[in-house]
Amino acid sequence: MIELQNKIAELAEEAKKAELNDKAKLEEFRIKFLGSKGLVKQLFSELKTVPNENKREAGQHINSFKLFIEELFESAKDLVSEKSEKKEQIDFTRPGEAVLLGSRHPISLVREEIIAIFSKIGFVISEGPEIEDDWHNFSALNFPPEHPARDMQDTFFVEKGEKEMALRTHTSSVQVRIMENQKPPIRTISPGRVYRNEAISARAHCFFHQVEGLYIDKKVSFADLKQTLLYFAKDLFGEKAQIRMRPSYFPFTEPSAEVDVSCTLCNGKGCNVCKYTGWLEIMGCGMVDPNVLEACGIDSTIYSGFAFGMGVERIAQLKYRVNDLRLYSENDVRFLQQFKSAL
Ligand code: 2U9
Repeated sequence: MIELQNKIAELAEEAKKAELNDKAKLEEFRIKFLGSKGLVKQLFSELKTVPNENKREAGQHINSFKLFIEELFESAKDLVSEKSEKKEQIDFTRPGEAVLLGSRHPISLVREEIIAIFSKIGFVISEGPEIEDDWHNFSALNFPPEHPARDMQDTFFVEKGEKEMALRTHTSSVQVRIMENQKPPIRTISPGRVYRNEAISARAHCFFHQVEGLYIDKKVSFADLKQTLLYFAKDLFGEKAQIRMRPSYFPFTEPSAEVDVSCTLCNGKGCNVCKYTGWLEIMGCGMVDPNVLEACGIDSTIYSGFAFGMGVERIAQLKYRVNDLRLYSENDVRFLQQFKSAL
């Protein structure tokens, strides 16, 4: 009886140590312990040799050993099949799912491109408030008191406490602040959103984006302005690009000009995009009016400067052939996803 108990204890130890981590080892274990010629069967057959008075107790020992082995086997079997099921769930050969890349807004793309071109020649970015006072948006920029831009029809006015403020109509107001606070030389560009009180249509919107530039130093000339803008046009539209200037008028510059670039589609030969003129209008510019320099605390007998301003939507329209300004702010993904980011 003791002998049988010792044997069962030894076999139980052996069973506990058995590695049952795959199907083959599990089957080996089953045959060895639970098979028709297995150890459990052998133990039962040894019962015959046990004296009658001990048979009952010995039988109970063997039975509980059998249950122990069966439990060991079943739980190891569950583990192995769970493991193989998990393995089957992961198919390492399956092609990955493409991550949808967002796209950048055409206005952001063009604004960044313009900024990069002027940054290369030493212009630094300046930003300022979108809600401006009369001084920074109009008076310092030499707008006469009766100028139509000061009218409700052209400008959005808002109340700020007691004060009447305007949504800036250009980013020149940012440059006024720079001139008031910094000594020349000043070389800055101001990108930003501006507002005009216009009915929304394909060709006009109540807000749009500008990049304006300002260069103030001793002896800055119109020739400097022209070469700077030619450099810009060639960088943006390609080496073949040419510019021309047509006389114009702005309150804040004198003399003033509109700038055209040779048509990027027909290289100046004439096509329906340039309306057979060979030229596309891209911006306005001029020499900063001495009244503006003085209003901002800069001595106009020592310093001179040039300024220019362009609409980002207009440049994007020429670059990407967008014929309706409303597309820029309608969030239609069919429009937006055409501008894939290089990032
Ligand atoms: C200061 C003094 C002068 C900025 C300038 C223009 C000419 C111009 C328009 C282009 C299309 C506005 O977006 S648009 O509608 N801008 O034609 N802007 S010169 O002149 C300045 C700026 C700041 C202190």
